[in-house]
Amino acid sequence: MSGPDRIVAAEVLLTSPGRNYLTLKITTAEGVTGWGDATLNGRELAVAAYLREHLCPQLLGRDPARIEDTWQYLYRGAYWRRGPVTMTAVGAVDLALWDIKGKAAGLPVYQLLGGAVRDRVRAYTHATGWETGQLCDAVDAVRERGFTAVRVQSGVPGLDSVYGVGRGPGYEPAARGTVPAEEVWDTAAYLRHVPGVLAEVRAHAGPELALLHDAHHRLTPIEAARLGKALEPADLYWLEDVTPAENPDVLRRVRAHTTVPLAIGEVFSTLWEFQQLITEQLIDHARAAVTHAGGISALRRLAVLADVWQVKVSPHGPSDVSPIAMAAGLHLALATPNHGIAEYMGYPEPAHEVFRHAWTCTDGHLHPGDAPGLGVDVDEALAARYPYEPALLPVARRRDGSMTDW
Ligand code: GCO
Ligand code: MG
Repeated sequence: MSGPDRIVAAEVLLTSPGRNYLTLKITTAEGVTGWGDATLNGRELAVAAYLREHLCPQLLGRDPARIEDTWQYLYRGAYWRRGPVTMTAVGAVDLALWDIKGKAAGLPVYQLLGGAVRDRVRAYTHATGWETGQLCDAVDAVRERGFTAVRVQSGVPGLDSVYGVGRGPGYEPAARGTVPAEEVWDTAAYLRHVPGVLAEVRAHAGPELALLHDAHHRLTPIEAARLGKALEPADLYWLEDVTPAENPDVLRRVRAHTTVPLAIGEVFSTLWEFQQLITEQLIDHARAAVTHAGGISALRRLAVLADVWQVKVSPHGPSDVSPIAMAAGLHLALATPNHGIAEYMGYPEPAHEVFRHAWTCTDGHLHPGDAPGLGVDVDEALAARYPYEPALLPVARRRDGSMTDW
């Protein structure tokens, strides 16, 4: 009997087919290729260096089938563990190894995770409009595409710009360059405006459409409580990232005042950051991204913990994680009983061409497809035609010039 397969190459690939993506490619002696997403928006080069200089050399010669042992080796072995750069790099390795395991077995990853518990994965997409009328039009357009859930964000009177909201079509917040743009933020103006917007959208859309809203970490606990209460008549599916949640205790105050479902955690990178939020039921949806929080192996553990406390896992799925991470999230979603809803922002067309994916988005639902592994093939020649260019999201200051969360 021949011995186990071995990893013979691990390389990183930076490409920008519409936006920047960092990809890890692992090759085995038996010629199997595994792909992992390592994109950390605006900090791509830090993860590239972490992988190239530190993790890739340690992968050579390892048995690719030993996914959990490799995860433990990279997480526990580093001594300097946790943090988004480290966990994104570990996540990329984990995704590539699940991809290899699936390809070696001739099975889609969701089958290796126990098989489908649902036929398809419900998704929400984004609708934005500076004015409420534009926003309602955007909501209609999303419904016409078959979506039954939509995240709505609007402009704020008196502000020139709001992160995540364009004044016209084709909004992309990341601007090319190495120094971020600066925006002005005013929480009081936002709090005065947004409940009326959500009420109008609800009246326009009728009772059935699931509405979501992202407060993007900007509020204090009492502001968050006030917003949650004010949004109750709009019957939200969730209110996202009301506070930075670095201090989980403060969510108790929000919970004491409102029953609006809370979704938190897209910037978290480990189970430990979610622990109290879950065990005290301070949130309803854990938003960890499959890439940024250590991969499929880590999110499986998160889902089990969350299930005990009747919390759902609804991973972050913006267009700034690549179609490989989207695939990984979908395999997990299809096989995870307490998955909530998937985020699908969509991708620039060239990204679909570089990352040829088996997953599909039809009538507002996603399916990972039945190709072996994660079901994404990277066209390296095409990727090389889209060179990486640094791009950054804006930062925000209050009216007095002090920095705030954006
Ligand atoms: C979301 C997010 C994103 C993030 C972005 C940061 O809920 O989809 O908040 O829009 O801001 O992923 O890189
Ligand atoms: Mg968000």
